[in-house]
Amino acid sequence: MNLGIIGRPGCGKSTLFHALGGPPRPKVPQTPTDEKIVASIEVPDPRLEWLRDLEQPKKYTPARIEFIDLPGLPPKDVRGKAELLASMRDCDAFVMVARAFENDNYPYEGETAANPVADVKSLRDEFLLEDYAVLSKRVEKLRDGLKKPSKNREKEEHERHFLEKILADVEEHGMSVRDAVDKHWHPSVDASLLRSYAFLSQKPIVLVINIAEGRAGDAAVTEASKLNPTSLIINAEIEEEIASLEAADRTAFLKDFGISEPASARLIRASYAALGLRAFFTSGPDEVRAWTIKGGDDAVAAAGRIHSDLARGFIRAEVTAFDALKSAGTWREAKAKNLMRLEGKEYRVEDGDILNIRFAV
Ligand SMILES: Nc1nc2c(ncn2[C@@H]2O[C@H](COP(=O)(O)OP(=O)(O)OP(=O)(O)O)[C@@H](O)[C@H]2O)c(=O)[nH]1
Ligand SMILES: [Mg+2]
Repeated sequence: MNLGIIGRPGCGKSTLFHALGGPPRPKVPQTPTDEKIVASIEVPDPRLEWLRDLEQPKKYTPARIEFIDLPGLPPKDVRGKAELLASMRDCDAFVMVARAFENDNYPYEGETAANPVADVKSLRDEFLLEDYAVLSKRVEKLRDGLKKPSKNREKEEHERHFLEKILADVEEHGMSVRDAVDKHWHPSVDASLLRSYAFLSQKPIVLVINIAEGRAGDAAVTEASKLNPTSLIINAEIEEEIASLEAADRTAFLKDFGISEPASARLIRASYAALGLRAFFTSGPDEVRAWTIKGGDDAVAAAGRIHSDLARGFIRAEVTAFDALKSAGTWREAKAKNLMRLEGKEYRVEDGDILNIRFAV
């Protein structure tokens, strides 16, 4: 699962990518046709760190997600923009960066001044227009197809009805493609269809307002941060500096500022959640490890993440909630207090569950 780091040119995407742990790249102006750069990044989790301190395991394995550093999306139609939009459609979610610092090197449309609110709104408008183009093109194609014989007539009819309802709401009621899809979605619609349109406005977004030092309280920053359900105010340049420190220096630096972790750690966790992912843990002297599942996954699916044998021969899951273990302090104490439960196949695994799968093959 991946998140594309997107935004207008020069808003600090590459700086942020590096701050998250991605490889540094030369700071030269980039063009939309540049190759995208991908990094697999560890998801920092204080709960997993607590388990590591408890178990002192031989191996420690946090969860990971991928971030992609994409070139800036220019507001104007330029060469390579279509390719860039196509790369964006391939992403599972976005980290959208809005610029709240002055940047003389990257003026666009004559603007060097920061306007994070306009950044977010104009990007969202562009997504809606792009989605509308995809939608209307597809409907047109399906209507044309009616005149010709087809093996998949029934399926195509189904799809056309679904898309026409969406199109009508978008055209007549000014509804966003995203809202219209939500409104008309029902289980008989093939989920892979929706994936194949890859509507930009449907992708989950973590919004980052990238600020200059001391500007966190600016009215425009506050206003911009309210434009998305999940948003973080970050100074990407400082985050990049923190990321480049040696571990010991970093701890000292954070302590000086009275913070327990860099903002980039919160951003990675917010990104993980935006992808709809949850973590469960396995914990013992050999390995302390986080495993990634989708929200709503059951115990068999979780077992299958570890090994297909565990899913095939699943008997029961021993489940201890992380918070329960932590408040007990030790496994011995947790057992004495009966904090471990036995759960069956249908149990929906919760974020932070520590699992031990009983199985036989
Ligand atoms: N003041 C300030 N400057 C920043 C911040 N983040 C990035 N910059 C500066 O903005 C310039 C552009 O940063 P990049 O990270 O290359 O921006 P980008 O969005 O990747 O740019 P493109 O890929 O060309 O679209 C650099 O000079 C950075 O040092 C920030 O948080 N505060
Ligand atoms: Mg860049």
